[in-house]
Amino acid sequence: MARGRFITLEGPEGAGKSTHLALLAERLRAEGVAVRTTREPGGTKLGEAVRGLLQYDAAGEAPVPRAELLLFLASRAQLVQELILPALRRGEWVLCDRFCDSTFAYQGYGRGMDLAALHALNAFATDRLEPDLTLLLDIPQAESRARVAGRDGPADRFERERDDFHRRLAEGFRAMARECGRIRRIDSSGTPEQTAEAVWAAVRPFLQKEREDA
Ligand code: T5A
Repeated sequence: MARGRFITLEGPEGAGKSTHLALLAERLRAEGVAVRTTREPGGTKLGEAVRGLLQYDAAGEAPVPRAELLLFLASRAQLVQELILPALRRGEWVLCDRFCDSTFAYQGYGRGMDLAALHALNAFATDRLEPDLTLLLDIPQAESRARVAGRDGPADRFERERDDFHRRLAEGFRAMARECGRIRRIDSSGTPEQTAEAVWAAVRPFLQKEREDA
């Protein structure tokens, strides 16, 4: 059986990753593709526990930047080994809400950590697994802030970061999209329907090619 495909959705907060991950999964299933969805940090029992430590200081204190990085990578290592690789080997497609590019954007461009070191640590955590396709959902910073402010519940630790942190990480995502062929940048500032069509326009040729190659 052919290995499944691994697609990640990335972008700043409120860009619509969760919304479009669910819509894309529905559309792929309608095409007869077996799809597994998951998210980062999280997706496993260990990962979900780590999510609380990272977003809401569940340990009673905020992680220092290096601890923050290693917690994201611990969650990722668990997710890759426990869920993503077994699903891909079964021939399923895996859609993941954030993955390695969030580390490069938030901890690299946002916090200023060395990108080469992040790439090496990430490769260790994932055993060099990379997405086949990454959809970068992009919205202006003001729109991201407005969508986050409009949500119920308390802001998490990243949402409370200053504007210049969010500006750096958004620019980082765009730089990665320019440099890396697997990343497709998609304007997510229109209606959800417009974004869903743009997402499908990026994935449909990918699906067709996979079928031709099969
Ligand atoms: N992080 C994560 C790191 O720092 N390093 C890492 O390595 C990793 C993996 C995780 C946080 O951790 C950080 C990044 C994050 O700050 P999270 O909850 O996964 O947190 O991330 P958020 O981006 O905060 O997730 P959200 O669920 O809040 O954002 P989404 O998924 O992008 O947006 P969504 O779909 O939930 O909501 C979008 C809203 O906008 C409206 C919708 O109605 C909805 O209310 N909307 C549109 N939605 C989609 N498309 C359009 N065109 C829309 N127009 C309006």
